[in-house]
Amino acid sequence: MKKVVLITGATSGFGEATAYVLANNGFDLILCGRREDRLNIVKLACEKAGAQVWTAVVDVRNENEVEDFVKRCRTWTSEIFALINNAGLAVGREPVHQGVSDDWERMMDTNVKGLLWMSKYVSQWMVEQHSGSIINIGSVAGKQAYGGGVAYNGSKFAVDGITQAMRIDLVTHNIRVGQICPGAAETEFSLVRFKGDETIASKVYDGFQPLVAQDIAETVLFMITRPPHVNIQDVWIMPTAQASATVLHKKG
Ligand code: 8X3
Repeated sequence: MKKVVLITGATSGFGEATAYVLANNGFDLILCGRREDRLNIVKLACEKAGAQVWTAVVDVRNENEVEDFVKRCRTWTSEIFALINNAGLAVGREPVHQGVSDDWERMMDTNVKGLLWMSKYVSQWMVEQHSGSIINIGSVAGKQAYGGGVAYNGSKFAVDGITQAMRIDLVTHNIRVGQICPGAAETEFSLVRFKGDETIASKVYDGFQPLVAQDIAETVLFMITRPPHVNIQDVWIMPTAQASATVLHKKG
């Protein structure tokens, strides 16, 4: 039986790329996301690569949906090898005194609470089987703050803390917990952050080579394929031109 990996936010960006990389490396997949049409496209491509794929439309912000979803997963497969908590977003760049409450709620509900709900129900399953790996997609924004990042920074610093606490909770259950903290990566990320403004979003990556989703997907593959006694706890991965959250060497 192939190992099964569950990926949240699998309809685009890091999640989609991770699905393809894992399908091509002999894993079966459970993919969830909010856009059914996109899920079906990713599912078909992964099946072509030889993976068995189960999909579900799930909004990780809703605890009941997450609980029901994990129950359904357990009817599809008896064992879960890894959970990739990838679903997340950044919206807006306003300073704290001009913050848009709805943007803040979307970020906190998805990046923090969604990750907690999914981790709660999947880790119960992993505790029963006494094995598993959980990888949280954090961010350089969870290591270093910047102006206009107040809620996004807060949500990703939370992911850093949650990752550390979960690792302590689960260490006696033979469950590996780690995180990947990417810097600037060209995906739908900036388009969402700037609410569909393609002109501003595309300028973010002018003058340097950003990370691409494949870089993160390959890191996930590396982490989950280490021998069972090895847990990579924290990976900080940046474009070569990016020295920190705020120091980017742009040409021109
Ligand atoms: C994304 C990285 O630098 O845009 O998580 O906050 S950054």
